[in-house]
Amino acid sequence: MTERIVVVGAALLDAGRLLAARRSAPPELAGRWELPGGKVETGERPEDALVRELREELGIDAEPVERVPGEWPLRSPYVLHVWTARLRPGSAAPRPLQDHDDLRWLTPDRLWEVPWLDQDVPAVRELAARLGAG
Ligand code: 9L3
Ligand code: MG
Repeated sequence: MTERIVVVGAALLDAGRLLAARRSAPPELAGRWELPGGKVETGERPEDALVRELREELGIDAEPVERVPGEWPLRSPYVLHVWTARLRPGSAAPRPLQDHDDLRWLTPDRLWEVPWLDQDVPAVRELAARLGAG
């Protein structure tokens, strides 16, 4: 029995739009869209991991807002937790610095216009419901 490792994904919201990021790596995930984020390191708080990952991947200064209830399975031993987040005042705009090659701000009516990673679909469905586009 392997220990479970939490991956935090950000529902970064700005003016009612959700940021989607297209993965460029690894090859089996490239071209599909995700909630940006990554693995929580040993001893790290999930909110801190979220801020760190968004700084590394997108060059932004983000503020976690709240955990979206739920936990979604990824490839074992990973599970996905989602936090809503926003840009702190003065943050740069997000740009794909690592692991992504495109970004899109999606209005709630357009959430399904990008091919999400299969593993992110249940979380995006939950977000759609919360954004009133369920
Ligand atoms: N993953 C899935 N959906 C997401 C994120 C951020 C990550 N929204 C998966 C992809 C990888 C693993 O979790 O298999 C670790 O993510 P990363 O550290 O490569 O971003
Ligand atoms: Mg990542």
